[in-house]
Amino acid sequence: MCSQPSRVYLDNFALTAPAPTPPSFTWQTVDATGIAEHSYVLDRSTDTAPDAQPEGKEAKALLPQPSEPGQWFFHVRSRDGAGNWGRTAHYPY
Ligand SMILES: [Ca+2]
Repeated sequence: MCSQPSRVYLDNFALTAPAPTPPSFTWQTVDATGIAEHSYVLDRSTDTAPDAQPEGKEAKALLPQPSEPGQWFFHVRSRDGAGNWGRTAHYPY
């Protein structure tokens, strides 16, 4: 009796790399008047100042994956309880 080798036919499949982790940032700020909110942006420039439109009160950002690979920079600044915007911090990503 002759045994037949096993055969498997595959169609419509792809090998892919693991999905990259979306950029996630956390930071800490302190001020005697408290911290009211934060503004941030991720871009290609080294020295962008985020606009005066706050993204929220939480000191964290979970952003979509950048559209292109390479060097990006996260920029963040915070507004204190008296309404003053602080200096911008820049982080390479
Ligand atoms: Ca903003």
